This record gives sequence, structure tokens and C-alpha cells, in this order.
Amino acid sequence: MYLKDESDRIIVNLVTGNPHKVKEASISLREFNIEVRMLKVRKVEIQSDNLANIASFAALEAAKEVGMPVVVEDAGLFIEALNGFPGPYSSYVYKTIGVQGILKLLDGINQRNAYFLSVVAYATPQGRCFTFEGRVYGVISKEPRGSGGFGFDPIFIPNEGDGRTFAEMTTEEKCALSHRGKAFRKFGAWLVRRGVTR
Ligand code: ITT
Repeated sequence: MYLKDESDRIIVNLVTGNPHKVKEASISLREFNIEVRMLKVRKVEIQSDNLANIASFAALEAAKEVGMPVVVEDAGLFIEALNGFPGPYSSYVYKTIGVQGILKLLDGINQRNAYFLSVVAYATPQGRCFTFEGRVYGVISKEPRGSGGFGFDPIFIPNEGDGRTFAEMTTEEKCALSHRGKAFRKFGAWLVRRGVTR
């Protein structure tokens, strides 16, 4: 099993159909000398209200299928005034009602607190799985702003930022603050500490 490239960089196989995730994971793992490769294999998505369960199950299945350690990352937007909706259903909600639908649901509501949660699940073909979480708190804007990023980025203003939405930031700026950046940096530190050969 090869896990390092010619220049001794650790290779991580990220199972996803979303190229934005690959870019954001790559930026977040750069400081650990870890390279991210996009692995397009079947992702088994179970129904659960727990992102860690969804990501772990998918990672274990994919690792078994390809016979290599893999990473799956699952994320969701949790809006306080909507009792955490869309949360684990974010992908479906984005594809159906989208950004405008969320803004409509929040029409006239001033309490617009929300957070993004990311869970990175690293699984081995031997059936071991480890998860790493990252969270970013912010508010939902009144209208979409910016053209960068993906998904709900145009309506999410992180509290630790300068008032811009994620979609108004460069990918590097987003990753410095984002749920995904935090989860992948935790994973990177762990992978380097652990070593990749065990
Ligand atoms: P894969 O499952 O193929 O990895 P996906 O885009 O479907 O890609 P998720 O299920 O993890 O990814 O994400 C669910 C949805 O949550 C996604 O479609 C976006 O609408 C939203 N989302 C997740 N992370 C986001 C982020 O960093 N910025 C904006 N929206 C995000």
C-alpha cells in the first residue's frame, strides 16, 4: 500500500464529488505536507441526524471497497431559529430550495445565528475509523453576497471575520476560519503524529 509520494509527502484520498472540498482540504493540509487526491468512488450515505455517523459509515465502506485508507468529509449548516435545520439535510435542501429558500424561511427573523459543522472521517480497510470535528459560528446575511466558494457560502458571515460572507473571501481566507479548515487541521496534526504506516 503506498501512502507517500516521491517527495515523501503523505497522500490522502478524499472520497467526494465536490471539487471545492478537495481544494479546501488541500489548503488546510498544506502545512502538514499532506497532499489530497480526489477519489470518485460510490459514497454510501445513511440517513442519520448525526454527521459523524454518516461520515464514518461512508468512509468505512469506501475504504473496504478500494482497499486503502480513505477520508470522507461531511458538513452541514445549522440555523438556530430553524432548530438546527437544514443540518444533516443541507445537501438536499441546497439542491431543492437553495440559498433563496433559506432566506425566505428567515424572512422577518432578526435572530440569524448559525453554525457550520464539518466531520472528517478517516477509515482503514481493516475497519478502524477516527473522526475530527470543526465548527464555525456566524450569522445568515439578509441577501447573498460574493461569488466564491460553494453552497451556502454567499449567505454565511463568520463571527471571527470582518463582516464579509465566505463567498466574498479567498479560499485561503475561508479555510483559516472555516469548519472544514478546523476539522482538516485537527486531522492533519493527528495523522502526522500517528505516522502513516501503521
Ligand atoms: P460530497 O458529499 O460529495 O463530499 P457535498 O457537496 O454533497 O459533497 P456535504 O454533503 O458534506 O457535501 O455538504 C452538504 C451541503 O452543505 C453542501 O451541498 C452545501 O450546500 C453545504 N455546505 C457544506 N459545506 C459548506 C461550506 O463550506 N460552505 C457552504 N456550504 C456548505
